[in-house]
Amino acid sequence: MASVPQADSGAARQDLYHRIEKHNFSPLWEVYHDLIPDEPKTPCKPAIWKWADARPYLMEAGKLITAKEALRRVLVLQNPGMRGESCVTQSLFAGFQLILPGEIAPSHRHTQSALRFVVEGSGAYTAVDGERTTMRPGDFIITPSWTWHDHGNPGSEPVVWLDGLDLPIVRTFATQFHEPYTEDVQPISRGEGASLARYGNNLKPLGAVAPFGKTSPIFCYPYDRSRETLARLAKEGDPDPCDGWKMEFINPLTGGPAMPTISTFIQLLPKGIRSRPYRSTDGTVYSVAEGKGKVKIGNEEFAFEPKDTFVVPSWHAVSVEAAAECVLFSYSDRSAQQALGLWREKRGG
Ligand code: 1HN
Repeated sequence: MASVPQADSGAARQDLYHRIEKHNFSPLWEVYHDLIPDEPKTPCKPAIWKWADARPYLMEAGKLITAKEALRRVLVLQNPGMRGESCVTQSLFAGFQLILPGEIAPSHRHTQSALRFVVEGSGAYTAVDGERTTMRPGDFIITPSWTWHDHGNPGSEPVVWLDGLDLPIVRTFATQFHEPYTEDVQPISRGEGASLARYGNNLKPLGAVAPFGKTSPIFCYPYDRSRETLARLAKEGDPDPCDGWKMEFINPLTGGPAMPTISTFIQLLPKGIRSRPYRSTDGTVYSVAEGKGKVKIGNEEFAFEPKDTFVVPSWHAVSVEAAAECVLFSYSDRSAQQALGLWREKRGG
């Protein structure tokens, strides 16, 4: 016998919804397609943050608050589709951090992983679990989850870097822990470059035990090495039509991504290329290390210059028109998606 809804089911349904709400129930069928869309749906919007806008605001903030008082003097890149949520994509944080000559940002540790991509200035350092690394433009530096870290600037110029963190991922799992160190500056137990020497030359110590768990034991990938690799590759054969020459930063102990929750990349696009549209499920933040041009993200187009930052939301097609040879650093949650079997890509539109 077929069941037939009552003629007045509209009012009866509303009445049911109203009564069950008090008991913390709700009808799935009213929201089913919002919860299970046919394709990725995100509040994240395509956006660009121009360095020419960011720099004066950062320097103004530098006059109003010290790095020590702020703990971290960071201007958050708020995605315009998620204002106030401190998110650049729904899974990632981005911000510009400024440290002035003579300043320190006190030592602490947290379960959120961080990456730094140096945008401007040289001579500051980041320390991670007893080793310092000097920061230079284009360097990619990792602060693994739950490692002590502090920053300082013994040099003579302001230093700014892009901070990328997995804050929303760690918040989703409610696995946030934070602890300040007992001193502002942690003690140093290894010479600068020790981790790169130990793990960054296609050699590894016998019986190596990953010092940072699932994160790469190399915590600074210097720009001169990445840049040299890209330049060499560009002499060998044609660029990929979507990516140019694109390389992923890896954990040398596993061959996998350098960080367990964030994938990191660097790519070279030759002058004049119009890259073929590409889309993937990992919303991606780009920092322009070199070059200029135009980027089309979904239906929007943005002109970019060195030190600008732009974001490509999940499943939005991206293509670049390079007016000069471009080097782009990028990060996304691809490694987390791949670990969970969720990641998809589509080349050509
Ligand atoms: C943080 O601890 C750092 O340690 C940078 O340098 C950016 C953004 C949000 C929350 C904590 C750092 C941060 C952060």
